[in-house]
Amino acid sequence: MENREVARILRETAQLLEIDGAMIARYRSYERAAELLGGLPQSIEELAEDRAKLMELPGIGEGMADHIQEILKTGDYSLRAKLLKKYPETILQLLDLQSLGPKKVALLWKTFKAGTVEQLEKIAREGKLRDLAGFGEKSEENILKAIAVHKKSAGRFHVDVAEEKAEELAAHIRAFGKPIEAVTPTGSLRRGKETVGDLDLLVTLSSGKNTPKAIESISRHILEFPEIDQTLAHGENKVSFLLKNGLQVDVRILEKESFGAALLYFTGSKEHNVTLRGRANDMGYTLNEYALATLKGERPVARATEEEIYAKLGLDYIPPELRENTGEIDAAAKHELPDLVELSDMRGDLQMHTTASDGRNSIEEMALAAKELGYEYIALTDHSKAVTVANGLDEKRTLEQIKKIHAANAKHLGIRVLASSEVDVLKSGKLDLDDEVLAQLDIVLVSIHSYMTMARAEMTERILAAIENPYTQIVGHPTGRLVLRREAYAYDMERILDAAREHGVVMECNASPERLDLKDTHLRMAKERGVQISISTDAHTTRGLLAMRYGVQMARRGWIEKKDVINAHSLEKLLAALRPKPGAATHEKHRAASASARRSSKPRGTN
Ligand code: DGT
Ligand code: CA
Ligand code: CA
Ligand code: ZN
Repeated sequence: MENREVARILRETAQLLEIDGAMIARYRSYERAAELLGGLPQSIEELAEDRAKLMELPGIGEGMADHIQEILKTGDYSLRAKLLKKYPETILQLLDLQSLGPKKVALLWKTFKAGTVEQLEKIAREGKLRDLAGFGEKSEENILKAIAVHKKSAGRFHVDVAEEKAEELAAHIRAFGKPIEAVTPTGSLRRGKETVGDLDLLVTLSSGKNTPKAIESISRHILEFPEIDQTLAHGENKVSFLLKNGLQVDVRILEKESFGAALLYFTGSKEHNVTLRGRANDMGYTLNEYALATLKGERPVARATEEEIYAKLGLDYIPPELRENTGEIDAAAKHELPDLVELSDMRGDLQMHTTASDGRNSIEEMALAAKELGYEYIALTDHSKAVTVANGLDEKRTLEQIKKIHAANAKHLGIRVLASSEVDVLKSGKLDLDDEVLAQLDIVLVSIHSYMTMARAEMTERILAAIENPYTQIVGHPTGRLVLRREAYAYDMERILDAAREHGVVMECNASPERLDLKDTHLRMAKERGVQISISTDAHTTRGLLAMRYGVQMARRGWIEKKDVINAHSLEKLLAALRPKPGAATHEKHRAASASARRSSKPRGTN
């Protein structure tokens, strides 16, 4: 069982207990255990094999150790199951709605017996929520918005969840051995979308081995995957099933001769395929999941690789992330495709948190984990004081943190740690820290964490004010969206991007799979305007640093190239690319001098 899964069961138990009116201490202990597991670098399953080790974890006593072991053993937890006899399971979906916590859900249940999203929607539409204690007209409106998001996202999964399942499943299928040569994810997962509706996998067999008998025994093996809840289809060369977490999987089994054609077809998008087929027809070919063939003779022209098929169609190879029919086919015909940024281009990570605010690891732990990833530098961006729930730092603590970062650098960790802060943008658009403190940071990142439902015009002014502040260098998670949970703030993106360009402010592509913000279309708008991008994980644990690949994928979907990404540059180039600090003439000189000193003392390849 994965940590995430155990954490989910604990969190749901906490929420159900709170709905049930349990004492704070009781449900908080489950909540804390869930949080702990969420940030745990080791596998809880392995750890729990040794009960003593389990109990060494902070906040895990005898009782919680028992609960965790029960969950690992049975896949569920008896108390959660018991509470779900009292309340419908759908009540958990209400908790998923943005702006509804257990207290409000409990009240809705008590007052209206509302236990499903549909029931809640009806009550809200009838205007019955506004008179309820703790609600009001505005919150009625917000609940309806949250329901709209929920409906749109129902049945879709975050990319990291889908990817993890795809890997487990691929490992299971590969274990069958010969004649399986490869298991390849396709569909939206391969295109790097932020959410996946269902998982599409291709199983490739050695030449001449796709006999009905072989396919049948492989299909049977696939259907033995332990997490399958229900088989949906079991056909000639396809099996479909539903996993216990609700994710649907389509697996196709084929011979390697037509791998390229199948990969192209099942990677999609559908719109890309349609345009590609049109082009094939215009050139006298047909294109389907088996081959690119001549119209008359059905003679295959290309089928083994995608590269061959694109080439026969007079196109450069189109990376999967671009296959959305938004101009990529024309660009490929004109040899004008972008040279997309790659994970291996990344030289540093410019947003992460430490124990100073709401992160779980220390300065050095984050630095050393980042060094392991091959980075040259990181920026530590603990929250500022307005974000009290995250233990944000005031001016005094920020100065202390800067000192600690300097001390860490003095230890020659083999990676440069930049002192930064995720400075909160207040309701007025002002920044949450004094200028004197901002001036001492190596990088100033600003983000919004409050008053997210402001009117469009007001929100635009607020962000413009933040960008116009001479200390602002990067805007973090610029639209505030949470994937599958919360829509972007309403504002005029074009004006914001124009301002970012004008002031040399970088827009972040937040790589956390929960955010992926800016998203692809906004990144492309930014690129068209010449706005620089940073791709950063917003890690709250050392493990969180691994999310970089999702951000890179999203950037690729936004046609972003290495040259557009400031943290794909060397430290020296990064510092030169950032907006100069107010009164930077002396800083500039100092920076140039120290940069050349570094160069002469320690030569290293730069880009
Ligand atoms: P999803 O599952 O909603 O995240 O998105 P996709 O893109 O994975 O869509 P899905 O699973 O329905 O289909 C996988 C790929 O198979 C799709 O990207 C293109 C291809 N495909 C499926 N159905 C059709 C179809 O009717 N026509 C064409 N041209 N392609 C299709
Ligand atoms: Ca799919
Ligand atoms: Ca599918
Ligand atoms: Zn933030």
